[in-house]
Parts: sequence; C-alpha cells; structure tokens
Amino acid sequence: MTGRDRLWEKALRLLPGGVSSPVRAFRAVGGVPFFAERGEGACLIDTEGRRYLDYVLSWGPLILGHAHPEVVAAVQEAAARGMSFGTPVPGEVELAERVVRWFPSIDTIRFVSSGTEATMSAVRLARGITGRDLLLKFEGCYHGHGDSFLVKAGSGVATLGLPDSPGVPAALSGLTVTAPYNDLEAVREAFANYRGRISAVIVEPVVGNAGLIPPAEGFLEGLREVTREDGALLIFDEVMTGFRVARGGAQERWGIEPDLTTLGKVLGAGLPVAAFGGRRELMERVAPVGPVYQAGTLSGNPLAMAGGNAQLAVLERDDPFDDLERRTARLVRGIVTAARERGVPATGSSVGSMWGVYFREGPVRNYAEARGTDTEFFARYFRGCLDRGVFIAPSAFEAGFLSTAHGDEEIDRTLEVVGQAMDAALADR
Ligand code: HOZ
Repeated sequence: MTGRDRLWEKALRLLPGGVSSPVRAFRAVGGVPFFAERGEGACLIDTEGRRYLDYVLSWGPLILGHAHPEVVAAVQEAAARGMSFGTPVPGEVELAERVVRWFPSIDTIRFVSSGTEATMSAVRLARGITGRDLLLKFEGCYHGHGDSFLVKAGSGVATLGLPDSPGVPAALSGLTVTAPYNDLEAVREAFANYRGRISAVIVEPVVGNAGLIPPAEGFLEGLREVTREDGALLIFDEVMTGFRVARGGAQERWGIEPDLTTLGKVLGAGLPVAAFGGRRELMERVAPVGPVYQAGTLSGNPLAMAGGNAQLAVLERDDPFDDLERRTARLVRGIVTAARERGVPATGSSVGSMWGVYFREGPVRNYAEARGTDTEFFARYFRGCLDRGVFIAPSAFEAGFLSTAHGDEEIDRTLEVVGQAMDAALADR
C-alpha cells in the first residue's frame, strides 16, 4: 500500500467520499485521486513526487499558474500583518477599483467568500428589488450549491448524474424555471407564461460547468432584450468567465451590460474570495444602505484581497489575454485533431483561456447535446493522461483552463501525451 493509498483510506473514513467537494473524488473516471503537495507554474506535484501539467488550475482561479512569486509575496506580506480584522481594509478598495475599471456594468461591488455566496446574494438582491419570486436559469448551468440553483444543474451534479438535490424544499425549487441554454425561444415562452413574475435570469454567459458551451450569436443580446422588456434583471454569473474570456469578462467580450454580475475564482488568485456587483442604484439596495441583507465575517479578508490585487496587477501590467487565447485555441485544435485522426468523434471550443472537448460529433449548443459525449471513452482517456503526467478535470462536464505558465512547449508536451492517452484508451476498449 502506498502512502497515497493510506491517506485516501483515512480520508474516506473522515470526509464524505474522501473529499471536500464532490468532483474531486474521481467517481466519474475511476481510480484514486492524488493528494496535491505543491504547485509550480503550470505543474502540480503530488505527495508521491509525481508532476502533472495542470489544466484544472484549482478549477479556474490560477490564471498565472501555481505559486506565482508576486502573488505569494503579497499574501505572505499580508499574512505577517494579520489574518483577519473584521474592519474595512485598504485592499478592498483597491480590488473594487480594479473591478469597476474593468467591468463595464459594475459601479459598486460587495465582496464575499465563495461563488455560491455571490450568486445566492445576487438572486436575493434581484428578488428584493423586483418584488418577484421566480428565477430563470439554464439547464446544465451551475451557479454554486444554493437551494435555488440545484435544479438541472451542471458541474458535480451533472458529473454524478444526480437528480435535483434532496434537501431543497419543493416550495423553493418550484420557484426556479429552467430553459435550454442558447434557446431564446424557450426563454421568450417562459416570460410569456410567467409575465411579470420572473425576478431575474441568471446565466453563465459561456457555460463552463457542462463542458464548455459558447453562446450562439444573438443569445446574450436576446436575454438582455427579453429581461428589459419584462422588468426582470439579468445576472451574468462571471465567476468562471470573469478575467478569462476577456479582461472584463463576457460583458466586455460581447458588449452587453447585465444588471448584476457575480465574480470569483481569478478574482481571488486561489484564495476564498468572490463578489457580486452592478449598477449603483441596484447595489444600494444592499445593507447597510438598503434593506436587502447580506454579511460575512471573512468578507473582504485582507489575505484574499492581497492575493487578488497582486494577481490582477500582473494581468494589468502584462496584458497576457491574446497570448492565452491563442495558446488555448491551439490546445483544443490539437486534442480534437488527435481524436479525429484516430476515428474518435470529437468537437471542442475555447473562449479566452477556457476550453472544452466533447467526444461526440458537434455542434454542442446545450446541455442535452453535451450529455451525448462519450463518457466511457473520456474516463479511459482521463486516466491515460493522468498516468502520463497531464491532469485534466476528472469529469466530462467541466471546462479546462490555461495559465500564463503554459507556454507552447507545455502544450506540445500535452498534445504528445493526449495522443498516447487516446491510443491507450482505444486499446482498452
Ligand atoms: N464546482 C467546481 C467546478 N465547477 C468544483 C470545485 C472543486 O471541486 O474544487
């Protein structure tokens, strides 16, 4: 028994499924997860000393790669001054200033500690402002594990093939209306059925929790139009897409101003930080200015603010977005070509530094089509990659990411491994 196996056995006794978040348990791909010991640039090193080229990147936050020296120095320096004060800190103002400068629709922002908190709070605010109870979300989109979102959700819920979660009162999930992503007609129909009753439409502008699904032409614009017509709010959940599909997120890339935005992941550089923000008159309905309550002991935590500020400062100085986009596109092209050359149906796409590949013929425009991916082949391919030192998400329904530490050399090496992993997966059929 290896040290890793012993640790895993203990973890299984002490943590449900051995993990702190479901997809990490490798249930959909088989095998035992490795325990990370440290990260270095594009690589993760496990407790057995094995190195992996990492395309999970903590599920998105690490756009500069692991342990970027400027981020580490900023966090160390902040830690030496104290972990948490429960008072305003200058770092909050600095981080807010950056976000407001980069995200066209955000005047004011509230920091929280996780993406789930951000989306829950944004929806409460939307309900508080509009006085309406219904929420419209899209099948396969994942907005964290808040009660209102666990209806036809993506991410771990999709990976494990779970039905909508027990524990969510029917009275609450009944307030969530769903529509297929990229289907504007279905959205119009929902608004016709529930005229004046939908508080908000919440959307991942590029779906990253059902693999990667880019918006069809006119879809996001259409959402803006329909919500405006009905007096509902439009919430862009940019926890994943923020700083990834463009510096100012999907709203910059597609030139659309949502009413409210949620951010996380890259914003905190791997520390627990997220946020929701929007137009001043909407955000001023949040306590203490307005009556919609929201609070948090660790919100605006000085370490998290220091990490976020350091990461965003590097992004601002180095402006790596075009390079990231080019390399990410090259990676996806390479994977899709490798599959097709071997007779494996595949389609893939990337937007900025987010990417995804499905093992099925394209196009994939929604969750139902995403579910047609060959998950059996994916599991064997995943293990083949991992055995050869490439770590991709252990689920066919999660986006991949790229960091500035992933140069062309790393991509070349990855594509070599990808080919070998596919050969092994095919031999294993
Ligand atoms: N829900 C996250 C991915 N979309 C997974 C978080 C994690 O397991 O760390």
